[in-house]
This record gives sequence, C-alpha cells and structure tokens, in this order.
Amino acid sequence: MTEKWQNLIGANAGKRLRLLARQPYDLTLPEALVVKNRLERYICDCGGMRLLYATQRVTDEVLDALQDLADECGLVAQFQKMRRGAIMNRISGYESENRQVLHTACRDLFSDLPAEPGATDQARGELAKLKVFLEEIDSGKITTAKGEQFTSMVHVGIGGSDLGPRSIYEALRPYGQFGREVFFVSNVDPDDAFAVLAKVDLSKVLVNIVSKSGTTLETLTNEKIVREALQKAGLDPRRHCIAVTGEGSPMDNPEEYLRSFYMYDYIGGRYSATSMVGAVMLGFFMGYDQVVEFLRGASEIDMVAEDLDMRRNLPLLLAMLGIWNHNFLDCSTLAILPYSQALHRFPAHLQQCDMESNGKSIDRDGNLVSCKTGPVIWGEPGTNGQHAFYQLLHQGTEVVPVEFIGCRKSQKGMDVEVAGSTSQQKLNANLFAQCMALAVGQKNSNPNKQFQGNRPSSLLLLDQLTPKTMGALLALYEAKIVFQGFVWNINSFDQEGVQLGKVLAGRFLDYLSGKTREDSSAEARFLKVALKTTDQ
Ligand code: G6Q
Repeated sequence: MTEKWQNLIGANAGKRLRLLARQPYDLTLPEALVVKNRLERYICDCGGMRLLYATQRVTDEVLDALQDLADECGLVAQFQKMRRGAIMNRISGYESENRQVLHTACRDLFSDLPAEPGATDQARGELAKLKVFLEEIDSGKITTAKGEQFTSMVHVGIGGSDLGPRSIYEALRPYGQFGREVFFVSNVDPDDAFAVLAKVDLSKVLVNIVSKSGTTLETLTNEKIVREALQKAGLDPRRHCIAVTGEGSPMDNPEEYLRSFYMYDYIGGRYSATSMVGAVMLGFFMGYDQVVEFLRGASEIDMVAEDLDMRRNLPLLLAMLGIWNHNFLDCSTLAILPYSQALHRFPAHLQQCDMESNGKSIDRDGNLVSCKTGPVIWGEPGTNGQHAFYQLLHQGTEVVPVEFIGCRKSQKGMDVEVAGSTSQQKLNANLFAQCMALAVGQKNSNPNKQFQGNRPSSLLLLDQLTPKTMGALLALYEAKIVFQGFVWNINSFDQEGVQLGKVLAGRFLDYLSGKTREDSSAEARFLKVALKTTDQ
C-alpha cells in the first residue's frame, strides 16, 4: 500500500485489515472458489437482487474486520441520522452548504412512519401534482394546440438533472406507454439541441426544463433554443414548457410554464433521480403507477441499509468490499460493467454520483484526509467491453476491481436460438466466465498466454430489469456511495469542483463574446493559441 495512505481511519479494525491485506485470499489456488462452500456462502440477497462475492479476495476474517470497521465508523447510525433529517451536508467550522440530505424521503412512501415526515409530505405533495398532470394529459384535458395528445418529451437538464433520469429512461424503455418517447438535451454544444429538434414533431412535444438552481448556463441556453424553435413553428411555448426546479429559483415562475414541479434544497442533484427530476419524465413515459413501483424498489433498499449486519445489508457490503479493494489492496479504479444493454448509461450516472460525491481531499472538519478517498469509476456494457478494454483487466499491470451487473432474464423476452443456445444464455455465459477468469487466471508456459488471476470482482444479479428492480439498483449504489463517504469521513454531498467550472468558463466567455478585450492575460493568450486554425 502506498505509504502516504497508510493511516486509514478505523483505528482497531483498520490495523487488522492492514495486516490481513499483506496476504489476501488467493483465488488462483486449486479449489479456491469452492472450499468451505465459499460460492454458496458468499452471497447476499435483497431487494430482488443477489450479490455473489466469492470472487473477491476476502475471507471470513476479512469480512469480520470489515464489519468491525463499519461498526467503529458508525456507518449505519450515520445513515439513520441522514434519513431522519440531520444536517449531513456540511464542513464544520467552515462555510458550506449546511443542509439536510433527504433524497431518501422521496421514496419513503410505503410505511406509516416515514423517517422524516416533513420531507416525505413534500414529496407526496409533488407526486400528487404529477398524478393530476398526467391524468390531464391522458384524459385530453391538456392537449396540443390542435387538441391532440402530446407524444414526446424533450428533457432539458445537465449533470444531476440529466444523467440519472437519462440512464433510467434507457433502462426502462420497454415499459413506455404506447406512442410516448423522450429525448434529452444536456450539452451546451449547439449540435446537441439542434440534433434533437430535428428529430421531433414540435407541435406534439412537452419540454421539461430541469434545473434545481434555475441558473445553469447550459440548461438556460438550451431552453432558449427550444423556446425559439417553438415560436418559429408558430407554437406558444407556455403551452409546451414545464419546469422542475427549486422553490424560489429564477425558474420558479409559473407565468412561463404550463406546470412547475419542485425539488428541495435537501436533495442533491446527483441523488435526485427519485425526486421530480426523474419522476416527471418517467411519469410521462411509463405512467404514474410504474413510477410508484420504481420508488418502491428504491425504498426497499433504504430500509435494508439500516441493518447493522453487513452480510445482510447489501449496500453496506458493497461499500465495504470497495473499501477493502481501494484502501487496503490499493486498487485505484473501479469498473462497473453491466451485461445488459438497457443499462448502457448507468455507469455514466454512477460515475457522476460516486466521483462527485467522494472525489474529496478534506474531511468533514476541513482537514486534509489521511486516506485515499473515492476511486475512479468507469464502465461500459459487456459483452461489448470484452472486445475492447478487457485485455487490460486480464493482463494489464493495473488491477481493476469489477462490479458486474447482470439479469437472469431479458426485458422483452424475445430471443432466438443460434448454435444451440439463446442470446440471453450467451450473454450470461460470457458474464459468468469473465467473473471466474479474472479470479482464477490461467497458467501457461507461454508468458503471453498467462493470466495472473486474483483480480477481484463481484457479480450483482437481478432476475429482470423492471421499474422496481431499477429503483432498487439505483438506491443500492446511492447508499453504497454514502457509506463509503462516511468511512472516509468526507462530505459526500457538496460539489465545489462543479461550482468552480461554472465560474471559470465565464472568464473565457467574456473574451470570446468580446466583452473583455485586454490581451496580455493568460486567458487571452490561451485563446489566441487555441483558436488559431491549424495549417493543413
Ligand atoms: C449534482 C451537481 C451537478 C448539478 C448540475 C445541474 O449533484 O450539483 O451535476 O446537478 O450542475 O444543476 P442544476 O440542476 O442546478 O441546473
């Protein structure tokens, strides 16, 4: 382990884990996966998901020490405090957002005793507004100027107001109502908005502008582009545009929008997919009842996350396996590889949720951290990735732990048998084979055909990707990220790095738009070099 990061918090358990990490379980030994019923014992079932983790470099002793570390850090107690409205988004002694963290309240709808009743009441209020709105669309009370049904939605937003909703929409496409589809515009690259505008029949489009702050440059710019396009087509933007924003934000202006929905300051952008940020789009697409199923799945995992026993608490287990690989076995990145085409944008959402949350270098008291915090997260669907970057996973010098995600059944149930097996069987055969191969490796007298093995991975299996299991999958990762932040004692809920980006671009924009002309600054000189056309 790199010298600099030896001082992991968790004084007692941390010390034990450091000793155990000197000789982690050897997955390449004969029978390594089957001794002591390892494959059967190292599983965790919850929320319609099963995690198989026998292919991690852990033993019972390591798992016990990880449980002790979780207990020493009071992870579950902190999660409980978070769900009950404690101010968790803060750096003590310094100016910070100083907010509650209550994304879990958006789905705490299924018990008589919600953890934070005030926030859940607000969530219920917004859901009730959404239900009415959707009924008005379905019943023909709200229509296009020609009295027709709206058939498409253009969801405009960026970062947390885009990645979660977009990845969930992609994941749940087979659940859409007949004749409904959604398009997304996020990038300030004008090609993004104009490409979408070229695809839709504007007269039948609802434009959903999503911005918590109501001030994000990209979103406001794209909103303008879409409004102008509507006007050019002779359509009234107020008949087409709806908003999801923070109460009191500059976008909170009912005059401008057909309908406005709120998200509250205690919900961070990247944790907002189960708030109106995701629900409005999903409701239009797949109907209110399916949104409720999605929230139900997420809620089930929030409940499980309050179980002190790591072996039963799936998000905690996933978090602690990650801590083992990252902080004790010194692996710097994590690949999340879904064997499901529907989940093709999910790694991108998790990349934001994890890296924006846990890419921090100071702790919750404003001191420099003394351990490595969030890993680099990346991923693409298998089997495509196998024909691309898996070479490095198998034989590269960097050990990359993997979280595989798979489904026993396909979503649509349509399949064909080619060469004696179905496509779903081929997909899963590849998934299981990769998981095993990374662990056990392969001996060969030809060094080029040697595979070292001992490359840790977990396999998360869903029966089928449905609104409910998608909600569970989303909440599983949200809670995992939060638990890891608690281990590192960092604030997983602010994002100063994003704020910096918002400010810095402004300076260049002033030069590019001619507002500033002074030309000896680094910015001006940078622009001169960057914009000079390259000689052919
Ligand atoms: C997420 C971040 C960030 C944010 C976007 C969009 O946690 O704060 O990705 O979601 O910058 O912000 P608005 O929703 O305010 O437009």
